[in-house]
Amino acid sequence: MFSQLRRAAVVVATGVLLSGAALHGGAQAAPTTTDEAPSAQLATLREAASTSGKFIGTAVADHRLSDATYSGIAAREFSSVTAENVMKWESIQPQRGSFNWAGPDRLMQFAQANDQQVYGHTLVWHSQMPGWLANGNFGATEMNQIMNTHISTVMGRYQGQINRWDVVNEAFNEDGTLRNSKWLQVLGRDYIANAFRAARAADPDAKLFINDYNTDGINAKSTGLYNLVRDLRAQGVPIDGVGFQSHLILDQLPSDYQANLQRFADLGVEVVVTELDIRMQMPSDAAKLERQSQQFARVVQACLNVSRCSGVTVWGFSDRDSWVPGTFPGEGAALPYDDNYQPKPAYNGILTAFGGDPGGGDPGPGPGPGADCTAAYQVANRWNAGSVVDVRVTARQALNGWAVTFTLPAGESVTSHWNTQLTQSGTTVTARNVAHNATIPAGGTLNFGFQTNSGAVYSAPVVSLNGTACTAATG
Ligand code: G2I
Repeated sequence: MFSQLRRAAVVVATGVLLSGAALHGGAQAAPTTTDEAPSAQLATLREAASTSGKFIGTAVADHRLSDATYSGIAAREFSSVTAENVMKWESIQPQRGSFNWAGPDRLMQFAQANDQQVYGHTLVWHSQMPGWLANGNFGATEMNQIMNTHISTVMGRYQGQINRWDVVNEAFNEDGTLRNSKWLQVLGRDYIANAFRAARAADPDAKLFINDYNTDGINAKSTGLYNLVRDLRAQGVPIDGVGFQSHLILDQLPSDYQANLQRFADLGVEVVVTELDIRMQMPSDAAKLERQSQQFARVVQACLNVSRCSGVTVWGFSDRDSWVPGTFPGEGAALPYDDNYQPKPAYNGILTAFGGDPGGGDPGPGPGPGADCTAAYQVANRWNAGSVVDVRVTARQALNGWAVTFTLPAGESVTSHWNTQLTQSGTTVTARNVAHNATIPAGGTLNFGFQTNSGAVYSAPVVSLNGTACTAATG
């Protein structure tokens, strides 16, 4: 179920409503989908990525999931999720033999409700160890048993539901030698092969990954990793993939990024960009954000160009939630959405690289004779207590700033919105442009979306552009 990609479900301006997958883990509406969307719409990252058979993922911060704006974007834009913290050892087995499933279960439910793949992160890592493990004085036999029990318990609980697991994380030093972690000290270098064997036994359906940072170009560290993966494969150790974290710095994307992915792929393993962000010195400015957009696009393009690359995960989507400013004072703006959950140029860079349309996908038929605009008002998702609506207006004239108005049924309120500044007064909604979509060429399409607190069925309203009613698109 997690591997199926969401299918678009659409209500067009005629008012016929067809519901899609529920957005929230708690929502109970049975998802149904249309057989045919009226046309290919590549207006979200996940829709665009799916056309190449790749996933687009995000790290999810458990404590943000209750925020409707956050969870709305995570659901709408991404086809894979990674737990940013709640599947780490410290969080999941804080005391020996005592497991904390609340956060991981929440993520699994969220993924299931939104038809998303899950990337498990992470099992054997030197960092974020609980005190009992970091400070315990264990011999090799006991340490091996602790490792195997953790792997079999955690992977066993979600057997068949997690597509990929980071079995071993950050095992290397910068010079390509193995990191002198507690695992290496107590168990020797065989801990890596043994971890993979235990993982295969725990969940034969999951693809098993080794994951690291600063291995994004061809260098001493990535070559150490390459040699290890080559040797493990030659020895028949069950390792299926390599994760490239890709915590990048603006203007320092390695020129051999794609070549590096390809050399690993040529070993026969899957490759994934697992933790992508591109940080910059603050403050950001338009020029930096534009270069960042191009560099996000180059990473996506590298994955598209390497057939064994199965997807790209960003390490969170909003600058508001990024780990970067806390770790690198003075740096930030590393992700595709800004602090207010508005898409940045990097969002369009990713979308465009995947073949999506920042203008909102298929604009549909242009305005007919005499009409100034055509509007498609589409309920892309609907459940018992909410709807996600996508609005697209194709304008005859070029626009430099716009206001789109329509009404909602009495009692229905907008709870979040994107690609627009939106206000609601009673039943009337006014959606205005944001900076990045103020200018629309003649015949071009503007696109924005919003989420509401109601799943009520209603006919698509009349949509007006700058005070003039538009013709309803027929889909
Ligand atoms: O450091 C960036 C990433 C490098 N690769 C492995 C990833 O797992 C790692 O992610 C970061 C998270 O983004 C942070 O959110 O890993 C950090 C360390 O686990 C995470 O930070 C920690 C804070 O340092 C703790 O103070 C906090 O208690 O998050 C914890 C849970 O919120």
